[in-house]
Amino acid sequence: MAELFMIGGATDVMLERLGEKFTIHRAQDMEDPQAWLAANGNGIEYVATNGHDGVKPEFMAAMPNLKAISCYGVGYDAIDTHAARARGVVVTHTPNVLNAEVGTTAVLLMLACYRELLRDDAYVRSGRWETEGNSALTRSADNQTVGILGLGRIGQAIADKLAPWGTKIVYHSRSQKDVDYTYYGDLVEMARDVDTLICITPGGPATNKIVNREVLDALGPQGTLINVSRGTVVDEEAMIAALQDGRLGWAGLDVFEAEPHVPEALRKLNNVVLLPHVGSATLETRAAMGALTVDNLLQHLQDGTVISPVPECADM
Ligand code: NAP
Ligand code: 8YV
Repeated sequence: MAELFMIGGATDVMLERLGEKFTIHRAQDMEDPQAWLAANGNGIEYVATNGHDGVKPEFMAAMPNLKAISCYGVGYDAIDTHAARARGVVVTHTPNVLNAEVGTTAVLLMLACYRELLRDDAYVRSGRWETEGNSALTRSADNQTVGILGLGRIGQAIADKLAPWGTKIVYHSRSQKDVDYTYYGDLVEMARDVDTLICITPGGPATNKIVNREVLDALGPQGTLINVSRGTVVDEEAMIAALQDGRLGWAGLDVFEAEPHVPEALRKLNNVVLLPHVGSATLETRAAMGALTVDNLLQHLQDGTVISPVPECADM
């Protein structure tokens, strides 16, 4: 049996399938995973992890015979893929199987902001409907201009899901795509022209705080920010200040800078909808992600190839 070091959670099905071919060593069961690796890391050939926990550099260093890292998630900014590649370690992730689900989450957040779902739910629960009458009117989510920051696999799924609302889609990314939507080379310009900005780029240094004060001010008091990418993509402090001052209208957020910590100032605001990073978190989609995570490991064990390498490892 090959030796697998597992970082973070896994479904029962994943554990069962992996258990048939690997001896699984779970970091969560160890008092001191680093000390365990110092004693046993030589034997580890495979790692299963997720986009949030990644693989710490000191863990990587303690596994000299590592062959492959399988990430349960499409985002892999917590894994140093260049260092892995330099060592001949292939990194895989779970693209495509979660596009529709994360698209649904983005639309859910947008609709909740426009139609004040949380405010009106609270209105009914509090009994105020009975004592004060109808609640205040909301904004229609129909016929809005939505700017997608990062028109990749999930960005396209979001655009598709918004079509029935008569949405005009525009987008910003580093390169222009072969699509009919209007491309903006400049994010501030796009933010100025849209009603809603939806962030769905990868995290990491290249996108760190690219949604800054200038972008937020361009989006403006009637603007809505949706973030289903990574918390690091948005300058959280600047966003909170803009929401507090009314310089930014609304925000629907699935991701935060220092998860699971969410600043109290943000939690106190009424013009936000907050989710605990559940963009892909349905039973169906997590099952599909788990299956691909396991399939990558099993295939590598069998013939040294993988199904869905990260782009940096595509030619390994
Ligand atoms: P993808 O297909 O690689 O798309 C990423 C898009 O971002 C591309 O259009 C890319 O275009 C653009 N991009 C990359 N770097 C950029 C930059 N510096 N500035 C502007 N645009 C940039 O990835 P995906 O599968 O759609 O996933 C996107 C991300 O969603 C993941 O990496 C992950 O962080 C996040 N995610 C979140 C959840 C959740 O639960 N909330 C779930 C799944 C994924 P260019 O290369 O042309 O710039
Ligand atoms: C997961 C994600 O929450 O795929 C991603 O990039 O952010 C989510 O689907 C996460 O990776 C699971 O740990």
